[in-house]
Amino acid sequence: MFLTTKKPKEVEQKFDPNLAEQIHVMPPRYVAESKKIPLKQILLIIAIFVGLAGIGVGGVIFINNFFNTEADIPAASTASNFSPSVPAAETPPANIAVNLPPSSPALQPTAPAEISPEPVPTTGAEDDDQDGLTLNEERLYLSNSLSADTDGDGYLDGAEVKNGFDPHLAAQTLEKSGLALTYQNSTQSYSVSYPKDWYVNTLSVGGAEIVFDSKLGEFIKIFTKANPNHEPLLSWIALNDLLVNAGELIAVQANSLPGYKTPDGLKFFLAKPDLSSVYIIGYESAGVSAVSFKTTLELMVNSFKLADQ
Ligand SMILES: [Ca+2]
Ligand SMILES: [Ca+2]
Repeated sequence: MFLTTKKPKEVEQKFDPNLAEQIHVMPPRYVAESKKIPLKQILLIIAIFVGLAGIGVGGVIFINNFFNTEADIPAASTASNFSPSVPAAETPPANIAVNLPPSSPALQPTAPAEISPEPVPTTGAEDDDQDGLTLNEERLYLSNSLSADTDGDGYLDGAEVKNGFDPHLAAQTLEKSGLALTYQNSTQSYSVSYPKDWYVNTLSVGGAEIVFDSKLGEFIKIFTKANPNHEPLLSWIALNDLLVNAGELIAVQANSLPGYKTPDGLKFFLAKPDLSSVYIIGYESAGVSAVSFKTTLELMVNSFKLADQ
C-alpha cells in the first residue's frame, strides 16, 4: 500500500537508543553537587537548630518563673495556682501585711517638738537660797541648793558647814557623815578638816606649804611661817606680808586661836599661843573670778587645831 504507517527513514535514523539513555540520566553537574554537601554545613545547621531550641526552652522556663514569682505576692488564692508545691497556708495575708510599710504613723499628726529653754550658764558660785553655801558647796555637802535649811533643824546650811556640821542630816558632823576628812600635819603639829572630794598636795619639805585642791581651779593653802623673834601677830604681818594692809585687818578668834582676816574674808592669819609660828590659811582663785568655796575656807579655819591644844 502506498500509504503506510511506516516512519520515514530520517525519523527512524534519528532515534538513537544511546541518546535516549542519556536523556533520562541526571545531568552530571547535579549529581556532582548533591554529593558535595559538606559535613561541616550539616553539623552547623544542626548546631543552630539545637541552639534555637535551647533558647526557646530557656525563654519558656524564664517566663514560667517570672509569673510564678508574681503570683506569690498578691494573694494566697492565686499563689496556689502558680506554685502548687507551696501550700497557701505558708504565705498567709498576715505575713504580707507585716512587710508592708506601716500606714498608721504617717496618718497621725506629729506633735510639735518641745523647745527646751537654753540652760542658764552658772559659775557655781551662786547662792540661790541665800544660805551661805554656793552651788559648788551645796554639791560638795549634798545639801539642797533651793532650801536654806536642808535638814530642817533651824540652822542654815552655810552656818552648819562653817561649824563642821552636816547640813543635810540634823545633829551630825561632816566628818561623821564622811563628807569631810581630817588632814594631820605631824611636822607642823596641826590638824584641819577639808572636803572629802578635794586633793591634798604638799608643796614644800617639812609640810610648811599644803594645798587643798577643789579640782575646779580654786584651792586653799595653809602656809606655816616661823616667828623666831615672837613678834606680835599684827606686827609680824606688817613686816612679812607686803600684799596685805595690816591696818585693815579684822580680828578673829578661831578655835581659841587669836588671829586676823582680810576685809574680803579670803585670808586668815593665826598665831601659835607662844608666837613661835604663824599659820596663813588663804584662798587662791588661780584665775577663777567667782569665789565658790568661801564658807569651806571658814570651815577649815574653824577646824584648824594645834596638836597640843
Ligand atoms: Ca545655797
Ligand atoms: Ca540645817
